[in-house]
Amino acid sequence: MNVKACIFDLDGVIVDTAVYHFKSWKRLADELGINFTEHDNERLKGVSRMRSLEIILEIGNVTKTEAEQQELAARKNTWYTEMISKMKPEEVLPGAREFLELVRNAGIKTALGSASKNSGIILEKTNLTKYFDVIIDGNHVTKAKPDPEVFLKGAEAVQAQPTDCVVFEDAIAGIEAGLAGGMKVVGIGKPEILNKANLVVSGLDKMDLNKLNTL
Ligand code: B16
Ligand code: MG
Repeated sequence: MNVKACIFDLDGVIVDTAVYHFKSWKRLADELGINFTEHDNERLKGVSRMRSLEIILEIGNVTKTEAEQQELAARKNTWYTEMISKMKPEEVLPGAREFLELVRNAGIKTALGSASKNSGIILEKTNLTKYFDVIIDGNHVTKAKPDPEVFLKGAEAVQAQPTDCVVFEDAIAGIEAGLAGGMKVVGIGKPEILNKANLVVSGLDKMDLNKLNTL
C-alpha cells in the first residue's frame, strides 16, 4: 500500500507508562483493601481511566457511588501525573523515536491516537511532541477503543483516507479499533495475543519502510 499516515497508540507503543499506571492504581487499591496484582494490571492496558477503576472495584467486589468513583479516579490521577511529570527522554521505547523520524522523512504524516488524557505531558517530558502532526487522545473522544473514533479523528486531522493509514497498537481493543476504522494495523507485542493484526512485531525497533509498504 501507499501509506499516507501512521497513527500511534502511546502507552505500550511509544512509552511504557503502564508501570506508572500500575503503581498509582496499586496505591489506591491498597487504600481500599483490594488485592490488585501486576497480572490484573494487564486488563487495564488501553482501557480508559474510569473503566480501569471499574475493573479494580469489580476485582475487590467493592461498590462506590458515581461521585465516589470520580473522586477515586482523580486521586489516582494526581499520583500518576506526579510520576509522569518526572519522565525522561530515555524512557522512550527502543526504536520509537527513530521510526517516527523515518516515516516523517518519507513524507508520511504522523498522528497520536491514545486513550490517555495525559498524553500532552508525556510527549513533552520525553521530547516527542515535535514528531506528531496531530495529537488525538482521551480529551478528544467520546467512545473508547474498540470504537474506531480516536483513529478516524486522527486520519481526518491529517487529511488521509482510513485505507491509507496504518495504526500501531499494543492492545487487542486498539487493534480491533483500527480494523473497524478500515485501517491496516501493526500489533506491537506477541503474535499469539495480537493475532488479528495485519502484522505483529515486538517493537518499533523491528519496523522499517519496507514492512510498512508491503502491508
Ligand atoms: P489516563 P493508550 C491508555 O493509554 C493506557 O494504556 C491505559 O492503561 C489508561 O487507563 C488510559 O490510557 C487512560 O489514561 O488516565 O492518562 O487518561 O495505550 O491508549 O495510549
Ligand atoms: Mg496502548
